Amino acid sequence: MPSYKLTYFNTSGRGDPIRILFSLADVPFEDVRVGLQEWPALKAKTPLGTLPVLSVDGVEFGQTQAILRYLAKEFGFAGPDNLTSAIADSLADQMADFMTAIFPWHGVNVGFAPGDKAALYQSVFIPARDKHFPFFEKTLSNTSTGWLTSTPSLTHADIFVGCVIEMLLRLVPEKEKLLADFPLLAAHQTKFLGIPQVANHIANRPKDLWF
Ligand SMILES: N[C@@H](CCC(=O)N[C@@H](CS)C(=O)NCC(=O)O)C(=O)O
Repeated sequence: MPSYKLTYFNTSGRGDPIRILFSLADVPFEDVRVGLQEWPALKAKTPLGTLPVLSVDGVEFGQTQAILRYLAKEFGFAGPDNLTSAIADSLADQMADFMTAIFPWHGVNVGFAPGDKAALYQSVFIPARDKHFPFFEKTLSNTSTGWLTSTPSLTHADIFVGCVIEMLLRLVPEKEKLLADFPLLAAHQTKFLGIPQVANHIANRPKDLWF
């Protein structure tokens, strides 16, 4: 087994999907949590100037989706064949697009940037949610197992989607309204949180840096 080191901030964000994948696979890894003060010095030394970064026996690479795909393939969470794996990739990428779309709201909402978070919630977050979430709802209307690609157990797409929704349910101002029009996504979230390793990770993780 290679030696794995994940470097990310001391928060859930893009790190938790990877941490949870390690936990589901029962594979040990070094969970390096960078403080905001340390980041400027470290940034220039990272492969792409961002976190997360995964090191595999000392070889480093960045980009959350690339890391998730790599580990999912290594640990058997990428679906049973290439086509299922590509569909899972496409769904994870779609959720990553959503995260990029909501960043103008997110940065202000967590206090990283000045602005009117209530106005941005209405003008940025809600339209992005209502553009992207119906794709997941439609996908889940066709599942035979409750997981996004109808696999018997979850894939990296389920982990990423599950983690993003779990984080949003802590961040948005109207938590009960987030999934009100997306009952299948709500059921997916319940199924995801019901996995013992997921529940255990959430119950025992350090408090988030900024929320
Ligand atoms: N598309 C990249 C985005 C990475 C990203 O923006 N990471 C943020 C933390 S969530 C970061 O490193 N911010 C610090 C910076 O850009 O200096 C990925 O998914 O890994």
